[in-house]
Amino acid sequence: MNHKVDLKIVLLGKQNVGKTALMERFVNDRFLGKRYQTTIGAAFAAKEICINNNLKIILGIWDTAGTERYRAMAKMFYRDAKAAIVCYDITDSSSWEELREWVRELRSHEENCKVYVCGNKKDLIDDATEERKVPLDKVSTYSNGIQVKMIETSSKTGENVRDLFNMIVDDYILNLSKPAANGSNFALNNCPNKQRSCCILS
Ligand SMILES: Nc1nc2c(ncn2[C@@H]2O[C@H](COP(=O)(O)OP(=O)(O)O)[C@@H](O)[C@H]2O)c(=O)[nH]1
Ligand SMILES: [Mg+2]
Repeated sequence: MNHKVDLKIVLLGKQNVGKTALMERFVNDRFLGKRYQTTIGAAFAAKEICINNNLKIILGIWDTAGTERYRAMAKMFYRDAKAAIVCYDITDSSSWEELREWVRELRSHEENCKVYVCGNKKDLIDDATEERKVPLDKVSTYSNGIQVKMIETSSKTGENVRDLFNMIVDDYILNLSKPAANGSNFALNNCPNKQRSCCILS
């Protein structure tokens, strides 16, 4: 693969929590409903981002299959990742239990990879279609305990999806050896006339 990737981000978490939908929402700003194919192995998407209209950064996003079968393979995908979005589904408590395993596993292999805890399918709670199964205070206690950031998103409505990636890019840039001017937040924009690219690995 010849993509030049400045910032590698991996998506981890149980199958069906909405990892592929999250990537699709961020990269192509759409939600495909039931039409997501189960990810086999992993999928990759690159997106070029302009920061404050002068700094270009290529995000390489790796969407892994959350099944046992591909778990061993996941190691390969998170190698050298700078950030991991570890997802659970707010309406599925087993996905929350699994999240903690993913975090443990990731940290044992890539200790420099920054973890972001992401509770997806927020829309189902907001419109009362489903009951919340993972209390927010439980998530914040856990996230504070391991010193990582957390956010709740909806790939369906897009709520907080840009904020999530903004936060990752902000943290990444602030961590580079040359600190950003005034430590200010960066406005994250799509580069004009740039193609998004995506390919599937299996
Ligand atoms: N209501 C709602 N459904 C979602 C959301 N994200 C994903 N889904 C649905 O959940 C199912 C699994 O999504 P998918 O992205 O394939 O999950 P993955 O296995 O983690 O990649 C699909 O039917 C999606 O349409 C969301 O934010 N809200
Ligand atoms: Mg998937």
